[in-house]
Amino acid sequence: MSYESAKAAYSAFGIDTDAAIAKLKTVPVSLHCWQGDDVIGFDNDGGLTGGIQTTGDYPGKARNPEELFADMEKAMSLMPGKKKINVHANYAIFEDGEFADRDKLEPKHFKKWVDFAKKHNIGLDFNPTFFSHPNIKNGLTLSSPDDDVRNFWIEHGKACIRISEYFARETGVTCVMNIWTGDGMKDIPGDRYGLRMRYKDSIEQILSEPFDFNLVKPCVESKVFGIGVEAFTSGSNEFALSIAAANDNCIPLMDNGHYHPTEVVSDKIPALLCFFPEIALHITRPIRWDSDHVVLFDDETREMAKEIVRADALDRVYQALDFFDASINRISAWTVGFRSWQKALLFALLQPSARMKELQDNGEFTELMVLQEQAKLLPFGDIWAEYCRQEGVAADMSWFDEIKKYEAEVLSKR
Ligand code: RNT
Ligand code: ZN
Repeated sequence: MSYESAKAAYSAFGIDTDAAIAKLKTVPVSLHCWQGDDVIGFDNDGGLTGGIQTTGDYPGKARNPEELFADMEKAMSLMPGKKKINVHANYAIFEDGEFADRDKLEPKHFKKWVDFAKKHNIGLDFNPTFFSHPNIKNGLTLSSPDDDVRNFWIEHGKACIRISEYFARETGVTCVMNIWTGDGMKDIPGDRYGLRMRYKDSIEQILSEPFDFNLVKPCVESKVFGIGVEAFTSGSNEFALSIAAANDNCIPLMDNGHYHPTEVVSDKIPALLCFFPEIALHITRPIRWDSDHVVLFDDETREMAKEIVRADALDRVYQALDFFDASINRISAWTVGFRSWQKALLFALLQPSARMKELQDNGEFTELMVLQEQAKLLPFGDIWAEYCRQEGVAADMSWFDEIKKYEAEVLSKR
């Protein structure tokens, strides 16, 4: 089917495909730098710690900033849509043997990221890194009972607020700054309340660093458990939601890999949008214990996108990808994940949402079911192909030829 006949098929359902494509082009999605090197970064050689783990040893991972930038550029050239780049603090770039510990990081250590963003005319998001560092004591950072440890990490958080504001001022794009720690306990705690009270105090101290909330959006991300912290996490769902509710310079971040298996973030999105002017998402794919597989165009991914679109909240939900697979070509992982979320957004924009709402409100549940099933068979692939054509990328899997070529010419030489 051509675009024109597909467009007519959608039009029969009252759906404007041109408008959907035009809308999608305005929605920024943040691409995480950490898929490129298995979350290692440039400021440590101790490997990944903190309750998260990559598995796999696919060859050719980026070993330095130049390789990471080149790999990201290759991936971005294969994706349609508006992008931001999500940087973690452990990706500081030090020049000439200089080094600054996490509590002493400055904007200058991220100038190359700003240059990279400006080159591509995109915004930057940022994350303090509370893992992969020797100053984590008994698995704790911001909720540690050791004041030296806790203060070190508070200073890190404050430094990251300053760096986030620098990102926003340099790029002209609001910077989302996400606080996630792996703080928790392997086994039954003796004092949950103390851990959470210290965590609360630490985050509030970080938020007391002066900043412009129009430029920097601090978030707190919750988690249910991590590797080695199976019994308890300081930043639980209730904790993260409450701290965002109690502080008007902080917003909640939901990672859809961070809940009990039958809970879905698609249902949580419209709940939080009733109360928070803005929310943030980490879009990922959980499998059993792992929260970080490559995003696919699957049911729950589509459902999340639908809920954002139906709430007319594309400009109230900061969307970032978060996965890290070391067992497959990393550039392909980025590309598949980003393209999957683009598909989900486009699919959501192409639903007969107004009619579905009408049917639901009128109690016409039989027809609602029939319509929802029919909408699944509309010629989505042709609209996707047109969107990709307009964005100058392949709609089919021919983009993978580029990956194979890059692997042969660049990655295999590393
Ligand atoms: C970990 C969290 C967190 C990290 C990144 C690297 O479970 O999802 O967002 O993935 O900070
Ligand atoms: Zn996350």
